[in-house]
Amino acid sequence: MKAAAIAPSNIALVKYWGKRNEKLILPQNSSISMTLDNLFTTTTVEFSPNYPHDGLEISGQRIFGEELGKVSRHLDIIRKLGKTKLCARVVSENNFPKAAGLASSASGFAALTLAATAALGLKLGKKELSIIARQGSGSACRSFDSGFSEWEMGKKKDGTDSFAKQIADELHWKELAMVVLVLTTKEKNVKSRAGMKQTVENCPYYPAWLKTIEADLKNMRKAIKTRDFTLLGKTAELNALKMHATMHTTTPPIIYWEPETIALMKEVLAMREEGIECYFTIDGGPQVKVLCQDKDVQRIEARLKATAGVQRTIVCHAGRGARLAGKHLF
Ligand code: 2P0
Repeated sequence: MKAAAIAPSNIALVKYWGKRNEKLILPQNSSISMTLDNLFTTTTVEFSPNYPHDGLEISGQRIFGEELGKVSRHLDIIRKLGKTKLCARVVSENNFPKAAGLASSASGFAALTLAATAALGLKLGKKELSIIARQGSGSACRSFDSGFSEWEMGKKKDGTDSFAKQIADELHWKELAMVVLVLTTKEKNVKSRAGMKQTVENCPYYPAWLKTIEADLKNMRKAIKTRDFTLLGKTAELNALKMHATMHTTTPPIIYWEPETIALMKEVLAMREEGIECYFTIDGGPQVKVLCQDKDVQRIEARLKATAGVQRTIVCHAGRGARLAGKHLF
């Protein structure tokens, strides 16, 4: 009744922003991500008659309220599959700041799904795990694939065809790097869930965002398969800017960028002007992630580190998907 799992965070290269079904977490568009080797969550779940209610600890802190509610509701889906009513203790650790735009809900819900299903003895395939994790947090469904993953939006109302599939494994493109820049470790004001709901409801440019997605997905699949760095970088950067444009033009506006975010975007553009090829992407938070190639990673990291406001840099490559862990956290 106890199991541990480790799950990586993933960063979208073609973003998911908006749902067509809030309850089942079905997206308005397909998305493509890179699984990261250096940002991850480790989680131990134990079901036991000794627990009168579900308990949650993240990085040594007891968690209550809405965050615990979300975890409990996710455990309910898994309890139903495992035909049990037992409560669980969940202990989780991130090796990076949570809820600041570094995809902690992706790694968190992927690790929770894998550990909880294993604790109940359910032997599920990657597709089933992806479908369950998606209902906890959309982006989590992409954390089971090593390397590069596409969350296919699906068409069915029940969501049984909305899950992630691998595009290429983690060994396919070893020279591709992502430098993650941590500017602030403050949790964001507007959670992605509320932000995307509002954008779908009232951003006048949201239909235009959706119209360009198919072309971005096609270019991104091609860029990954052929290891075309220029195509990957250009497509990812423009896609991120288009997503943020929809956030900026919703009412009230959602602006995740801090002054340092913009300074870093400009630094990336300046490096490109100088012939150092790199591209940025930004998610639901102020952090900037810079895509580059291993041959340039040291000088790019040094340049970005010297930019005001950068607290920490984490160099990542394509990594392994979620897996069971040998060691428990309690
Ligand atoms: C993504 N993001 O594709 C996009 C880009 C943020 C910006 O997925 O409501 O935490 O739990 O499904 O997965 C963040 O949203 O939202 C996200 P829910 P989630 O990575």
